[in-house]
Amino acid sequence: MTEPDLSRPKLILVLGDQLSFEIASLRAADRQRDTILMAEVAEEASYVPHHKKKIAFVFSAMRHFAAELEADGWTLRYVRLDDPENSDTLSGELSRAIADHPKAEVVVTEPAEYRLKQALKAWADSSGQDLQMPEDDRFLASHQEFQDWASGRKQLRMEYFYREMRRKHGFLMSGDNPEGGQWNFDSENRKPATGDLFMPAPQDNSADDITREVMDLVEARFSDNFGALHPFRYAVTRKDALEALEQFVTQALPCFGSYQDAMLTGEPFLYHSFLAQYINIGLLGPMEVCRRVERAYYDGDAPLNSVEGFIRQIIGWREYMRGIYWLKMPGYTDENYFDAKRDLPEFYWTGQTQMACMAAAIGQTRDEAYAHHIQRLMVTGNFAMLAGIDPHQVHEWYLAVYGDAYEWVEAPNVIGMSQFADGGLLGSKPYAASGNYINKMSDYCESCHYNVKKKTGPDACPFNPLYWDFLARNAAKLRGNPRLATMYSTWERMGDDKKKAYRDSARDVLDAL
Ligand code: FAD
Ligand code: DLZ
Ligand code: SF4
Repeated sequence: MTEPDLSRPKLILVLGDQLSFEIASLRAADRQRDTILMAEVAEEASYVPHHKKKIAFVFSAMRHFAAELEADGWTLRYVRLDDPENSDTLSGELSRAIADHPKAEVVVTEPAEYRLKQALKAWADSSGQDLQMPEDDRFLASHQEFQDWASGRKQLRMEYFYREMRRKHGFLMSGDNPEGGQWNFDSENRKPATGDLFMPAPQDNSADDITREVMDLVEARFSDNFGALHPFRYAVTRKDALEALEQFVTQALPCFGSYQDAMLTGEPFLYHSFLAQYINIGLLGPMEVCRRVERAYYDGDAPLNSVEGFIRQIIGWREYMRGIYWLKMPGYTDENYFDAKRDLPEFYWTGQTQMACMAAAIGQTRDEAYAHHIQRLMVTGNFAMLAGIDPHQVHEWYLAVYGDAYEWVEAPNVIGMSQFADGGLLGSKPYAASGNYINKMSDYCESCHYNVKKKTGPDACPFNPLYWDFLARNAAKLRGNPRLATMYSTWERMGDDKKKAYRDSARDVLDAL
């Protein structure tokens, strides 16, 4: 890559998750001189078998954004998936476009995923083109800033990174101190939900002609993919995404904090924002979302535990995940600390299991391409780790099934946070839990085939024996972790008969997978 040549016209590739007028490549462009390339390609739509809704969402948002660019006076080359000339890859589309614009310099804002960044660099090398790749500055921390923060630290912990982001960007600060006298209000954010609470549904957008056309295309080309296409509630324009943000802030944010970890049958969204998919493709900016939420606190419209909790997810967790991803790629998605080898059970695709919590989380994933954080972490993720499922297969499942899934944020959440497959780089202990946790935070166990109070035997909640079996199986790797010391002491004090009963029950569960 060389310095940009300001006298040459540019061919600017805008990717499907870069749908913002503020994206670095467009900020430096000239609408009189430059051409924008956007392309729907089979390769991006099938590097994992994405949920049908995710493909429809991305394509529809791309087409809407293209129309906005054209209305704003830009020259656009938009390639549709069903264009007979479509070469099926972004590199192929760059080659076709450059043949028509041989004098142009190619620019693309750095792709968010390592895979695509490498593919585009390989295209530039093999075709002899200069490729300008400005850094994606939609994030609060640049690559350099995160590397500087991480270098020289023995342990990386999100909480300390988060405090730096709070200070640097002045979120919820009262002078040099955090608003309310503490950085983190998580201890107030663990209430179980009950059905009598008023749960606002996220904004429901009706499909327009563009979305309907895309849905027909997805139904025709991706009919075997996982997930329901209807109903389709996503916003596909910035205007509608801003309305979704407004609806979240006014209706759900006040209760977001208290019920953040709760799960309830028939309530896929509870008080969650359903905004990640809009932020991840550029319809909303993380800073503007956080500033709007912060304003709700100062206007007296939402309590501090909700507002701090929400802002922490974005300027803390989201940024931290991206930092870890770029620090550790390539190779991070192949980490397997526990050497887990079991195949992903088929019911992750069908939802057909007698475990009510798993059926609920997978069922709503199929219907909405959505599950909230605790379902992803403590139900489907927890089960996979306890059962010893190959973390790479778990990673590919999460990357496929969620409307907000992009590897830069999905992989650290799955490989690091949920599966502990990085051996504790990202988190200090595995998020392993027995049925007791799910019973405390949800109403799933009330209608389950299994008995959450039973520890062993055919009708015992499978999470119970699996939990102890996981600890016993991985004692050599986990026994020294101070945060697990109490659990290991309990295990070691158990009689041999009890231990055997746990391990036999676990084996029965695993054999039945
Ligand atoms: P809310 O609960 O309303 O949270 C607000 C916002 O905070 C989200 O929109 C998101 O932008 C951000 N956020 C919250 N938690 C995290 C987190 N752990 N990491 C990064 N950002 C966070 N998030 C994705 O965006 N894409 C993924 O592919 C993804 N995969 C995940 C896989 C697993 C196993 C786990 C445990 C978490 C994953 N997350 C992922 C994080 C989180 O679960 C989702 O961001 C969240 O559920 C999206 O729903 P929401 O917009 O209603 O979020
Ligand atoms: C997710 C996605 C899909 C399904 N399709 C396309 C596409 O056809 N064209 C495109 O430019 N981008 C698509 N995307 C988003 C890309 O996969 C995303 O830009 C990369 O994964 C980098 O994050
Ligand atoms: Fe899930 Fe166990 Fe509760 Fe059933 S009893 S819902 S399997 S935690």
